[in-house]
Amino acid sequence: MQHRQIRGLYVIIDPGACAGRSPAEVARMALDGGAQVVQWRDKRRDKGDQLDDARAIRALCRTHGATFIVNDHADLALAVGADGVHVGQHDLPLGAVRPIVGSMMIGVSTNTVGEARRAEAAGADYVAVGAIFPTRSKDLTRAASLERLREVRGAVRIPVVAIGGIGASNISDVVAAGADAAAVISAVCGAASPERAARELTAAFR
Ligand code: TZP
Ligand code: MG
Repeated sequence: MQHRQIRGLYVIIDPGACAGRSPAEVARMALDGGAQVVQWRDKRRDKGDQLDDARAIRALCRTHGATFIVNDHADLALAVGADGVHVGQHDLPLGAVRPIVGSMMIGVSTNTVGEARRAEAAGADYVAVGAIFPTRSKDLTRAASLERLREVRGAVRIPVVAIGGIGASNISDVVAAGADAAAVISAVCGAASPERAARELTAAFR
């Protein structure tokens, strides 16, 4: 069951990509610039050490009416009252996460039509497809393409989020290929002005 929409600009706040700025401050700027979904993603710290940042961003999303997703960790998502949790192909599978989170949204990272169809059949609320373009933000990504994005969009009914190397120069391509949302790390977290960057990217959905 979906509590909120997955569409538009989906900004992933990764503290390692925020150029030394506070993650909550970067999230606030992204939200002021129009981000409709924010994901918290910290691959470095233990969960207890992430809690304050995740709580702060949860609160900001509430005041902005944006959807808040936690990457990887169902327990952290529950602890901060997130709208959803996002899992990859090597995290706990959806069938194991659903009993933990109940009706909370679950998003699943996919790379093929088969993975996307299986995620939908298992009860995913949205799928991400990537990496559409080359990215420096994540090691060991599998390459996808705009054509793959089109195929996945045609194969499932749930929202499809494009991810990987998306920025101002190519976001209109993923929107034209049918993406309901575009997920970005570096294009917003690494921008001199995350607010301006988010505003520019959000315009692609109008
Ligand atoms: N999953 C596939 S690509 C990627 C993730 C988390 C990184 C996206 O980061 P960027 O900086 O927007 O390319
Ligand atoms: Mg993961």
